[in-house]
Amino acid sequence: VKSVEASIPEPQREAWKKHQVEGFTDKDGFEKEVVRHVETTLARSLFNCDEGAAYSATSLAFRDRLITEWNRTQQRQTTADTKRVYYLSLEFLMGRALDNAMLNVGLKDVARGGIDDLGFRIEDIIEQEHDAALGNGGLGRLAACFLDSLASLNYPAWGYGLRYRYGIFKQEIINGYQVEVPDYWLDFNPWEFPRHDVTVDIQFYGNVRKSQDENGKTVAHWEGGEIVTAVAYDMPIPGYATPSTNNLRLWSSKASSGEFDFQKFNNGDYESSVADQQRAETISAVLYPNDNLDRGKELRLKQQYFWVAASLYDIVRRFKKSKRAWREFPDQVAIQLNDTHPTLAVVELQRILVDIEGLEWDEAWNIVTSTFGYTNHTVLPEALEKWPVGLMQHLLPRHLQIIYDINLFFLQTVEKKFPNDREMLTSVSIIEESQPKMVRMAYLAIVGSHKVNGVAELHSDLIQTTIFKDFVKIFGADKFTNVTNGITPRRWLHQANPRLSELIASKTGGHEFLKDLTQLNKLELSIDDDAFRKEWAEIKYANKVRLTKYIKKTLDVTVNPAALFDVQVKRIHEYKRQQLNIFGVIHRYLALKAMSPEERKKQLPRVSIFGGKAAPGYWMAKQIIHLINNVGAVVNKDPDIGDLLKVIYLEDYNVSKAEMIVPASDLSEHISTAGTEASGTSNMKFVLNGGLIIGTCDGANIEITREIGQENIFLFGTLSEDVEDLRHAHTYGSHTVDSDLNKVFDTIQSGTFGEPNDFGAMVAAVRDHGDFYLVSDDFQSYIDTQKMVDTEYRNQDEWVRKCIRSVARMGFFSSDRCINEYAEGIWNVEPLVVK
Ligand code: 6GP
Repeated sequence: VKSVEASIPEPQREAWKKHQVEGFTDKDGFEKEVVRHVETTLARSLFNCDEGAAYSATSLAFRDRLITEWNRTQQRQTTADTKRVYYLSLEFLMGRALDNAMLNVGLKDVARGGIDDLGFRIEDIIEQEHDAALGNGGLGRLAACFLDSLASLNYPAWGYGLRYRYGIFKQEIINGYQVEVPDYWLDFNPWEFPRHDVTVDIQFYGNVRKSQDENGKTVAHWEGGEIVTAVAYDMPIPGYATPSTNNLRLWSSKASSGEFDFQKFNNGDYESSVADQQRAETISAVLYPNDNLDRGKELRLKQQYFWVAASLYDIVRRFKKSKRAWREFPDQVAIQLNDTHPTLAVVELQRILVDIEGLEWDEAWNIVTSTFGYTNHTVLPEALEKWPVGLMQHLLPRHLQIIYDINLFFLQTVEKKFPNDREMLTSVSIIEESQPKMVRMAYLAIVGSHKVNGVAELHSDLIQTTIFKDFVKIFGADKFTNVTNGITPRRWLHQANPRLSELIASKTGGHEFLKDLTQLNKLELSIDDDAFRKEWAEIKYANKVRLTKYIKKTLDVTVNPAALFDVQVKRIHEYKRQQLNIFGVIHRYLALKAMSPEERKKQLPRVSIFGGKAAPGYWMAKQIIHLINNVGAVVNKDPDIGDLLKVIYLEDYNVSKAEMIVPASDLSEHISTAGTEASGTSNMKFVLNGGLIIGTCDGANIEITREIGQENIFLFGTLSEDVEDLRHAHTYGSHTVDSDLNKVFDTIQSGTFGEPNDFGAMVAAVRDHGDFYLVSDDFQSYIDTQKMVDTEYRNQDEWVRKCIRSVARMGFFSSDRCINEYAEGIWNVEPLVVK
């Protein structure tokens, strides 16, 4: 890091203090800043300021404010010398920043007035912003919620990630098929600060030479290979109603400015020196678009090491400035591994301590394991990362040696505890003795951390009794824990549903609930207040009208806002079972078609809304999208059906669309095969916005049920403890599909929804290939439960009461609670309270 240590001498500091920048606090000050940015930063004027420019200037005005607080926060933390948390995540699904910044610093009304004075509408300005979509789904959005909570609770914390030039692709639906379009989001991003002075050179490839030092100790030297430079870009993260402003540091790759390039250049090899540059920039070029799937690509491993090495260099440099002894490192630093993607950090820190700083292995290893915590986000085997030993050897030769040593010492302790248990040794070895040999990253993360946690109770139980059970025997149960996920109520209630937030504030004594979500429980006291319930229902209706307009505008389909809005928006995955939902929709369509017109008149109108991206290489998920769209094309223009059923596929589901969709749902679907969804977090968002859930006994649905009461949720389907037996029976017994589901399949195969071959594999997966996700087992109870939903929705008064009661009992699911649990149980960090 070539950062300059420029500290102003005492006598000159007065001049600085006199001119200290204080952010605007009123409308006039805000307008002045906006106009200044339009006229100078953007070089425009009132004659050519469009909404885009107004958005940019508004954002810059807020960014200036944030960075002032950011500087003070960093100063405060450095002076206090308290322990910091570093959250390492390959994904941060941030969404938009402006609205969030305005609300968190409490100046949205000021900005609204100012923007109005200057000739624009705040809603239009907010809509100008491109989502920062540096993530796939749940894992990345959780990281973003955590950043909001860390700042809001005044924890000294930094996020570290990659500054992808292309975030998750944009999804277009063309003729019913998903088409991927690159998401270049950096044209103009007012929220980042390039730190061209904060750079780290990262090494790849090369070889390891060993030598003896003067005491006869063997020292490893990693030499040769190639160097890529990491450049820091910082994004300020404002806390809600606090001056604390934390940092998200994202690394961007560029060619090293070392002599190598220059030499090539001077030798006239211009092309190849430019090619080198492009190759270096490729590292941070694109986010891998897989959710819950590991593809084992070399570039992905390069991304991981690049990001982890730069972050650790940064963390270690900061620690060294404090001049403390190495053994105090874990008193200053807690590093959380967001899934196994950053696991090389364990190896890198050991390498820094042993090879560069000269510590003894054991002393270094103590420091390493006291520093790291590891969060697991899935039990799906296809998502558990493994890297071929050969690839690791080639790309990171020294790291592979260290991994082998870590494994050797670990297996020695296992051998001591379980003598002669060869099976145990093979089962827990970090190296899988397969063809080719593989490094098991989850095992490395467990061995390298002092705590391992799952993300909901069921999930944490499952990891301890299935995929990691031998590690529980080895390390003891204390090392394993649960921290149930949460969501930030600032974005997912206050920002997404401002009217509901105001109504809640009026009944709970102000906006305190946004800082302490358990205060929502006061809402139950107002449940018999007719005017309150009426307004509650009106807000839901208004949110549905807004979505109705959006559907009309984007899809030219007219839906009835009084219909029941049934929503399933999330990544498309067989385990999440959008196929169960669409089969259920087809079943409903067939039932409606079979009715007499009189009978039909008695039915409840429903809109089935889907949204979500499929990984580009996930063929079955793409078939599911195709079927949903084809069903919509038939149903939506069937004159027999009219309003009674509409099927909508919302294109390009992302964070900002979620902010519009979630508040408009009556019922949302969280229907994964039991034991597959680690937690789910959108389930929490939907309930918090006054919608009910239809769901399986999976992930956080179970805890949501416990909190809100089972009378307020529609649960159905197989329990996780029965899944294995059913799967076994499908394969080895006789597996039959009931007649209702068969009718659905027959309809698909008759060509009603287009070329039947397009959906052959989807049907066969259930009917002929073992039905791994238990669609056939759960179909009937799903249909029956949907019938109950219809019945209960007709009693609107009781429905609204259920919604209110549910919201009142959602306090537990704040990411603030969740972060406090991590802080106390895993990181051992305290907030730095601001006076
Ligand atoms: C997801 C889980 O699938 C989801 O259930 C959970 O709510 C979320 O993580 C946050 O904990 N996992 C992933 O997105 C993933 O890719 C490797 O895990």
